[in-house]
Amino acid sequence: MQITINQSLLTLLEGDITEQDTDAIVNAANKSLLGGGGVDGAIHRAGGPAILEECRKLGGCETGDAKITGGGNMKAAHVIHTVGPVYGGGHHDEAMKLASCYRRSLEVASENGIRSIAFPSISTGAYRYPIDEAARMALAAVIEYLNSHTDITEVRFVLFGGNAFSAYCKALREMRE
Ligand code: AR6
Repeated sequence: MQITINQSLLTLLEGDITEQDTDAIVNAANKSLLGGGGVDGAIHRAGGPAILEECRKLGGCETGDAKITGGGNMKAAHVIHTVGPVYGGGHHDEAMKLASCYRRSLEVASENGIRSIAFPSISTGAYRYPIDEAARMALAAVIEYLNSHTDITEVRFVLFGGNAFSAYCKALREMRE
C-alpha cells in the first residue's frame, strides 16, 4: 500500500527491514544501544560488528530519542537507533513516547541529509505495545512530520509478518476515511 503525503511517498510493505535499500533504516533498540533480540538482533547480525562498535561510543539513548550510526554491511548507509516505550497499560505516557521515537528519528534523518527511511513497528514486539494502537500512533506521527517537511521523499514501514502488515493497512485506511 502506498500513498502520497505532501509530495513524499508513504509505503507499507511486509518484509525484512535489514534488506531495505533506503538511505537509512530505523532500529527498535533498548536504552543501552548494545544490541538485543527482535529487529535489533537482526540488524546487528546483518550489519556486522561495525555497528556495535559505533554504538558503544554513543553512551546509550533515552526512551523516545534517536541516535545514528553507519549501516555496516547492509544496503542502507545509516541506522537510526531509537528506543520505544515498554507498554505498561497506556497510562505511562507510552503514546507520547512512541510518537517521539518516530519524530526524533525523522529529525535525525533530516539533520543527516537522509532522503528515504524505513521504520519497523517500534515497541510492538518485546515491549508489548498493542499493534492497532501503535500503528495509529506511528502513522499519525510520520504523516504530521511529512506535512511540515519536504526533505524526506520516502518513509517506508517494513512490517514483519501478515498480522503487523494488516494492522498498519487498516489503521491507514481508517485515518484516510
Ligand atoms: N524486520 C522488520 N521488523 C522486524 C524484524 C525484521 N527483520 N524482526 C522483528 N521485527 P521488537 P520492541 C518486528 O521486539 O518491541 C530488542 O531486544 C517484530 O515482529 O524487535 O521495540 C531490543 O534490544 C515487531 O513487530 O522491538 C529491545 O530490548 C517489531 O519488529 C526490545 O527488543 C518490534 O519488535 C525492543 O522491543
